Amino acid sequence: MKKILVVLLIAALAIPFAFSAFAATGYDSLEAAAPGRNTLIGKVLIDTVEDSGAWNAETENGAQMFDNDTATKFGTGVIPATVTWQMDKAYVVDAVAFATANDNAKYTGRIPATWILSGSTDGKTYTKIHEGTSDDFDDLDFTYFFVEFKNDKAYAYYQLEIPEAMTNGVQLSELVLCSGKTGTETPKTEEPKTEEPKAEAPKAEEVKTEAPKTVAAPATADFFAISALALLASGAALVASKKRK
Ligand SMILES: [Ca+2]
Repeated sequence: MKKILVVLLIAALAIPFAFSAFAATGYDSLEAAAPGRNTLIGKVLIDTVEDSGAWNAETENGAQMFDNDTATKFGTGVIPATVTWQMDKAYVVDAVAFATANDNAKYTGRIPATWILSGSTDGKTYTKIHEGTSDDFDDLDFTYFFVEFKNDKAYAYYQLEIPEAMTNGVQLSELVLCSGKTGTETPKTEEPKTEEPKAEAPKAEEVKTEAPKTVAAPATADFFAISALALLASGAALVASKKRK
């Protein structure tokens, strides 16, 4: 009986943890989802937005993701889905905030299983910037989800691809591109820095040649004078000793 209780207790603790590991963190507002970020709301040229099909081409088309309103949504059963658009100029996009719509909690699984954001400089050839999965979302209504990634290339054209959905359709109320942090310039395309090798002239170290200290040898004249004095002294000593005898 005790063993069963222990197993049940462990399961009760482990199950919520296992599920929470896969659920993305959701936010009530864009400000809460992407604090301190430059959001590119209003920079999308709405007339350029094209989608590969929608549940309602008039009211649920791709452009509904760019009106800063979670009450309007892009919804489609055409999977894979693609939405392309042009910005007012080129930006380095290094994060996105998605928002779910009015009834994601009711119709669970209306989220991308995979999604790809690509950029283009000419609107024809697209380069993949980031690929995400369903782990970036949760089945909640009107909720923002923030995803950041590394990118240093500026593009004026963007494309969102949804190759697979979790069910037979996808709905997103908002897709907000972010570029850098607020209070800073939009990050510019990084150009490889070519550092010119600084030809530093080798410092010629002054070699201090210290003249060897030469112990002054006694001058020859001094030598003779000393010798002579010694001889005189020894001579005088000899004379004195003879006198004493
Ligand atoms: Ca919207």
